[in-house]
This record gives sequence, structure tokens and C-alpha cells, in this order.
Amino acid sequence: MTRLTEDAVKDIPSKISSLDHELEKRLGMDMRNFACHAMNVAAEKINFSDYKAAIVPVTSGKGIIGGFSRSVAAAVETMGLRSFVTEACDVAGISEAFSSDADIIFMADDERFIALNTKTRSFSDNIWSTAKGYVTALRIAEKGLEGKKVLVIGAGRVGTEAVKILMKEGAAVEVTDILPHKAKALESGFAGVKAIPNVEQAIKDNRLILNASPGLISGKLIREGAVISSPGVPYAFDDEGEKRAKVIIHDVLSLGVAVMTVASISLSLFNVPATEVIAEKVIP
Ligand code: 2YH
Repeated sequence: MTRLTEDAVKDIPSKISSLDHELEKRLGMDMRNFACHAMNVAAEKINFSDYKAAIVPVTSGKGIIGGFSRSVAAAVETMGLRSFVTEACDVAGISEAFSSDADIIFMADDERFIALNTKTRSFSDNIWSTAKGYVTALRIAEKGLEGKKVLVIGAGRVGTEAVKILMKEGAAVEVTDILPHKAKALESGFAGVKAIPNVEQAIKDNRLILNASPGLISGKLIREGAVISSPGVPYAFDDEGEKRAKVIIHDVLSLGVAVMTVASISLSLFNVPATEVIAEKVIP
């Protein structure tokens, strides 16, 4: 799975408010309203400033990504929560977060990134939240997805969740991956999903795209007026692709974190079933 890099996150804290405005310009809502929209909860029902979020740096596996915790904090603060990065890492950091009465603890290792609600003992997951956020962004940008053909590029963890969410939205889902057996596994796993073995052809044939892959996409393949929602890191598009597409929605971290935040709060406030929010079933 793609691991974020220091370089990818380094500008987030200084650019978070322009990111928020950019989202408003593209989708007609800021990050907070967007995340509430994705989770189907009314923003006015949540007192965001009542919540304190702690971000715990985690050293396990490949270790700390410089700027990662600060970037998560910046995204959460933009939504109106109070937040802090714990001084200590790992277990000591978790105990510091609890001692400081944090309501939500964000922590990520190389496999998972969760927002644990300390009051409800439930948590939201970055994979599911990212998929949910980017499907929602595509739906808003396209003014509805029901009955429309959508291509998911990348049959990894975010792609798999996106396929499931798009099916629920009533889209006609196609999926492609440079490893065709992975797309095929999704076709076999979910009735109605169609695997397309040739990635380039799949891109040429589709106007609505959810890109959950780390590959670069040549602008020559992009259709005029394409609507693209792209959580994939690194950024996949060249100048030609940007010119041809009507809109490309992309960021490396904040949209996923925004949805995680509202999901983590919603689990307690609105009895959203945890199974809806947590991606437990992953097709290998
Ligand atoms: O980037 C990642 C993983 N690919 C999981 C993301 C799930 N979408 N993890 C971030 C690791 C952060 C590091 N442990 C830190 O700085 O705390």
C-alpha cells in the first residue's frame, strides 16, 4: 500500500486554508460541510469545538513521517476541533492523549490509520473514509452517479472500498488494475462489477473516474470533460490530462481525515453502525 512521504505532506499545514477554499470552489462546500455531507449528517448538529483530538506519532514499522502528525492536526483544526500532537510517541503517546482527555485519537502505522473515539470505544478507518470521501466528491462534481458508468482504477484497499460504495450509490462500476487478477477478484466478489483487463483502454472509455492507484496517467488517455476524483498518491496527471478533464479532485490527506473525523464523531452521536464505517473485509 502507498505510504505517504514527508515531501507529500510538508506543505499541508501552511496550505490547509487554501485547500479548504479550493474545495469550496470545486464542490461548493468547505471541508467540514463536505465531510458531514459524505457521512450524511447535518453539520449544525455537531459542535465541532467540543471535541479535542490528539494525534499520536507512531514509530513502528518504517517509523515517523516528518510532518504527518502536524498535517493531520491542521486538517482537524480547519474543521473547528481543538487538536494537539502528543509529545510522546506510541503507547506513551496514547496514555498522554487519554490523560489530556482527548475525545478522538488519530494514529497510523504502515498498515492502518484510525480515529479512535475514546468515549464510545469505536473507531473510523482511513481506507474506508478516503473511499467514501472521494466517491462523494465524484457524486457532487457529477451531480449524481445513479445509473452512470464509473471506472475505478486500482483494486487495492481504497479501490475495493470505493467499488462497494459506488455500487451502493447505484453506479455501473468498472474496475481496472495493472494486475488484472485483482480487478477480476472484485468482479467475482461483487455482482454487477465489471473488470477491464486493459488499463489504458479502460481510461479511454470512461468519463467518470475514481483513481485509487499510485500510477501516472498520460493525458492522452483522458477524455474531454472527464470528471476525476483521485485519492491516489502521487498526483497522477500531466498538463494535458488537466486540460482535458473538467475537474480533478485530489489531495493527499485532508479529505480522508475530514471524513474520518465526522465518522468518528457520528459513531457516537447518530448511531451510525460501525460496520458501515470500518473497512474490515478486504479482498486480497
Ligand atoms: O501512510 C501510512 C500508511 N500507508 C497507512 C495509511 C492508510 N491509508 N501511514 C502513515 C504512517 C505515519 C507514521 N507512523 C507517523 O508519522 O506516525
